[in-house]
Amino acid sequence: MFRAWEWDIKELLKPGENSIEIVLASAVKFCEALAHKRGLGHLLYPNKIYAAIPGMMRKEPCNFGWDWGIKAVTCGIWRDIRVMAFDTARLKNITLAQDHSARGKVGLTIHSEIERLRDTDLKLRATIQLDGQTVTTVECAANDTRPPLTATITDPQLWWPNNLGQQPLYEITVELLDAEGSTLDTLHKRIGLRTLRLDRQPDAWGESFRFVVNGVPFFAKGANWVPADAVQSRMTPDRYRALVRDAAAVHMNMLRVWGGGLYEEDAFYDACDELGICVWQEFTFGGGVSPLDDPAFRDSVIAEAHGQVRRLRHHPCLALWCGNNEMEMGDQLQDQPSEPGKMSWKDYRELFDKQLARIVGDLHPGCDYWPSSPHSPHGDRRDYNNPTCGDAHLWAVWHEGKPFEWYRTCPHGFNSEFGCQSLREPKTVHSFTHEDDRNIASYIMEQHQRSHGNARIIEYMLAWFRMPNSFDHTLWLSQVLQGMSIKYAVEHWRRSMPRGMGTLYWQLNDCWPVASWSSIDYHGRWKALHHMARHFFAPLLVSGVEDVGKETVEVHVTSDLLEMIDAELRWDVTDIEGHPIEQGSQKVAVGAQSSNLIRTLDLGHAVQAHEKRGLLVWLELEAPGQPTSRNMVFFARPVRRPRVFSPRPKHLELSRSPGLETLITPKGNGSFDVTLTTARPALWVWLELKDYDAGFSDNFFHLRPGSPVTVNAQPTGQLTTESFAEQLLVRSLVDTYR
Ligand code: BMA
Repeated sequence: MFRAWEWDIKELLKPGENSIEIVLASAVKFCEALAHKRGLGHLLYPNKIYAAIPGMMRKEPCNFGWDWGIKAVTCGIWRDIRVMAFDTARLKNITLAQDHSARGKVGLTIHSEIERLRDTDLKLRATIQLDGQTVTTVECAANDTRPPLTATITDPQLWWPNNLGQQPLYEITVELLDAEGSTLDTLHKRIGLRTLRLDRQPDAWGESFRFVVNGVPFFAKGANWVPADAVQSRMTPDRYRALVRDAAAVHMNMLRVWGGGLYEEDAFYDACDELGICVWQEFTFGGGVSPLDDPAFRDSVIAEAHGQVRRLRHHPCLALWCGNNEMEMGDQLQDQPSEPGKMSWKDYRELFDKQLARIVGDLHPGCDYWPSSPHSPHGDRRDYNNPTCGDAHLWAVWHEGKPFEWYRTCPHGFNSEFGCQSLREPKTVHSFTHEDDRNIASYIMEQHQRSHGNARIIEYMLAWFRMPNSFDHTLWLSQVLQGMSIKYAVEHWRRSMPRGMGTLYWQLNDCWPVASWSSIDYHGRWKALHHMARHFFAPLLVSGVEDVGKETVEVHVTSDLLEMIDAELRWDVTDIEGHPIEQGSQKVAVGAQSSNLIRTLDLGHAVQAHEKRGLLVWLELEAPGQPTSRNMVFFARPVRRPRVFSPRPKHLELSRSPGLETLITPKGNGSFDVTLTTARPALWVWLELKDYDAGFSDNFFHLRPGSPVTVNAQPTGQLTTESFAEQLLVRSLVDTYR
């Protein structure tokens, strides 16, 4: 599935019409036979064959089913077929190497791979353009002895990840010319001028794991990318662009193309190039077992790796090549494999430490390679999720049922997987259910759940919230729960910068309308998590850490900005009705790429005057040219072991009728501004249109008296102001249980 196959068919062609016949065998039957042959038959569960199968062949692993993936094994040709003809010579590929060592210019070396059918004088010409203007043109004779083409780009416009700068893209056209100067072949590549490395240095906590772009370390903020449709051939460039645009819209700067999926379509990487989304690209091993001891299998992987690295290496978004997903997690690797389903470390190291590393080193100069995710580079590799080095997949929340507070016990530097599931919003669930299916324990709803079950979502939900009063509100509340969980984790790790330098939550997207860890559902609808990501990933972040035992709130300010900025910090402590108890403000000089504890609010006296269940601490950080960062910390009656657990919203006696008001202003472009005010605090306020999807500039936010919030709503259909008003639903947390 992952190789471009090419055959010389000249001898087979005949004048007139020719036909190509392709015979496709069943992948399932092939893998089952191989699994039985390798003694893995016991792992062929009837409905979840993914345990033993996906690694058996070079096909999209999650296509066989996953803990969020439907088992719908596709078959067929999924990329272009074409007959190519050439006589004298052709330009097969070009390798581009950038030299940023000199100030104010970038050297470009263009190695051209020419296949020639006869020995004639050839020439190469490279034209480099930016925004349609030719920056430089270079030529050279194209014979094996001559050095490669080199070009110097003066006043280079550097490529930067999202929010760190712009994404200028240079067009490179390389022509192969014959002695008379007529063009035999042409190759186009669009590149970005930048250096982008994985930097691992000894540091105060062990060894760093951070990405450095143009010499600047940056905090990687993003998520894991899985195939966006269970039937890959249904994907379109527009769907790719919409998903990547949605990632960039919430300040993401990295997506991990997870190893259990596939090497994505060009349209995906093009969108990442244009929007500054760095790509952590995995070779397609999703974990589990592969026949690494089979030379034919290994050779196939090597050929695939050559082809994919050559196909993708020119994209400026490519930040890292990674050998596989989670093959070093668990015990499937052994020194002397004792039973079927185990692989030998020897075979593993040969492929993942040597062969793939060498291919990346040879074919993709300037890009780093990481053998596996997660990987601990200094232990015996069984100490994965090592908090002092490497990257980590932290799954005690969700998979082990640990409370969200467990995240605050994790000092890991780069978290490439962590997550909490949610259910899809009513519009999506209604699209695949009948009325009597709409119970989260119904057969249909459970068929759309491939992990530990919807019960685990309810279990987490009731730890934080009251039992919702309807099926639809259960769906919505599961999204608030998920958003809170990831916000809790990401804010913790952003506060730990520079020890913490990356959070990629599991997962961005879905391949079908399933209960999953995604923040955007299969139909492209943003879940609460995606809206909250716009705030917890924003360059400037104010966040609070409550200590119910000490009755304090620490106020932290984190900045990913590349320059210092003067900001104004405000805090307001109110009771549950929103009546002010105390407030204050101070100027804060926020250092570039910094995270600091600014002050600790002592709430002791406020707690005395108001039972702990009733305190709300509202935080705001304003700075010129930056979206205001808002946050809220609440105190509620401590649950058991107050030192471990945060206060719970379910114990807040929020007003059942907060007095939410909306003022609608048409903007003339089909969108409407909705200004919301409230008489009493309303938590997790969300807007929805009954029958239309809409883009909202904000959603699932806290609202308090005297601080209106204006949201721009962009419905998918043309609505009059009256019909928009009639369509608009505004609810908040209390509506889910009132
Ligand atoms: C990790 C990922 C995926 C899985 C996710 C949720 O294992 O690598 O394999 O879908 O957790 O369980």
